[in-house]
Amino acid sequence: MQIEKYKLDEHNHSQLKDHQRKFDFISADIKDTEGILKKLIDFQVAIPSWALGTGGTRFGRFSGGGEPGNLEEKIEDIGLIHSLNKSSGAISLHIPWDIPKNASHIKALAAQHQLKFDAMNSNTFQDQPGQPWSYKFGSMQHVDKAVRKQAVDHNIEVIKYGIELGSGSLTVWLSDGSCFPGQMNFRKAFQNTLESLQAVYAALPEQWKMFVEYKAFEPNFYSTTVGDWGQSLLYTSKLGSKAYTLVDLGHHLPNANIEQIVALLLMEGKLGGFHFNDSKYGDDDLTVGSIKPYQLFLIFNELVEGMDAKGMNHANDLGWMIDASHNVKDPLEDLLQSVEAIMITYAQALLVDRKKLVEAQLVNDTVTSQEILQQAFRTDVRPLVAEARLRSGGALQPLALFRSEKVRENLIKERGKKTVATGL
Ligand code: LRH
Ligand code: MN
Repeated sequence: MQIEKYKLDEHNHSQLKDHQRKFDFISADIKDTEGILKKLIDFQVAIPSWALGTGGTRFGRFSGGGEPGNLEEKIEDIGLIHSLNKSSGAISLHIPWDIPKNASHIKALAAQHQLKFDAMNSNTFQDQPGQPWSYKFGSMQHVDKAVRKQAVDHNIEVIKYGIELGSGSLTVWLSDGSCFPGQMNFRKAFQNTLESLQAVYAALPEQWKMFVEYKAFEPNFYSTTVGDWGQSLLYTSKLGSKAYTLVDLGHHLPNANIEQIVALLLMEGKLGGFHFNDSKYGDDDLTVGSIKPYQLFLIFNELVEGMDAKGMNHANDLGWMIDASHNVKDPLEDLLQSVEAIMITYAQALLVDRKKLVEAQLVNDTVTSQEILQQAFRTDVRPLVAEARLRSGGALQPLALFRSEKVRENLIKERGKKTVATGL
C-alpha cells in the first residue's frame, strides 16, 4: 500500500495555514531556525523489521491483521512510514527472520522506497530447526566449544547478508547468562564470550562497526554475560576500534541514570548507537517517549553536548534505531509516534542554550541550569519538526493522514486478517 502523492499534497494544503501560523510563532523565538531544520531533515531513524507485526507476550498475542508476511511487505510498510515522515529512511534486519532470498532484488526494492540497510542483527537466542547444537545454556559463553563456534559462524553469515545489502554494522545481543547461583563461572563465561566476539570481529569488513548490546536480565534471571554498560565497554575496549556499545533504553535496572552512561560512553568514543523505546518496569519495548519523555530529553541533551564536544556528525556518526514491540497499538501507528517522539526530543535538545548552561554550571547555579534545560523541554517544537517534514516532502500530520487514508483497512484487504509470526 502506498499513499498517492496528490493525497499527501491535499493533506498538507489543508493543514498549511494552521502550520504556518504555529511555525512563524516558534521560529520568531529561535536563534538558528534554519540550522535546526537542516539537522532535523538529515536525522534518520532506522525501523526494526521485527516491529511491523504485533509482538505480544508469553500470555497472548492479539494481531490486528494486514501484517507483513515476508521481507518485501516489511520493506513496503517501512517505505510507507518513511513516505509520511521522511525520517525513517533505514531498515534494521534480524537474521534468520529476514534472510533475503534474492539480495539484489531486496536491495532494489528498498532503494525504490529510499531505504538504506542499517545494523544487521544476529540471533543466537533461539534454536533454529535442524540446528546441531542448542543455545539453551548460552551461545558465545557456552562451555562447549562446538556451540561457541556455531554462534560465531552464524554471526559471520549475518555479516555476509549485510555486505550483500549494503549494511555497515552488526549488532550482537547475547541472551547468554544464568538462572541460578553456581550454574556458571562468570570469568570463564566472559572469556569464552570475548574469544567468540574476537572471532566475529576478525571477520568484519574494514569500514564495518560491531555493536555489543547489553541487557540487565531476561531471558536469564540470575546473571547476564553482557549485563550492563560496564561489561559491554570491557568487551568493546578489548575487541578494538570497530567495536562499540549499543544502548537499548529498556535494558537497564530501575532508576539507572542512562543519560550519564551515554555521556561517558560518548566521552570514551565507545558509544555505537541506540535501540529507542520506553518502559515502566522491565524491557517493556513501549512507544518511545510514552512513559519517561523527560529522561529521553536528558539523554538527547547529553548526546548533542557530547557529540558537539567531539565534532561528531549528528546524523551519521551513531546508530539511531528503534527496538519496540506492539501489543495493543497498530504497529505502524506506534512506529509513527515513536519517530515523532525522537524528532521532537532531538529538536528540544538542539534548543538548549549551551553557553548559558556552562556559565550556570561554572558557578553552581543549579536553579538556572534546571531552568535552561526545562525551557527547552517545555518548548512545543512540533511546528519545527512538521516544517522539516514538509521541506522533505513528507506529511504535516503523518498519523492523521495514515488514518484518513485507511491504511490498516487497506492492508487487511490486501493481505487478509491472517496473523504473521514476528519471530519474537
Ligand atoms: C533484546 C533485544 C535485541 C533484539 C531483540 C529483538 O531484548 O532488545 O536488541 O535482538 O530485542
Ligand atoms: Mn534491543
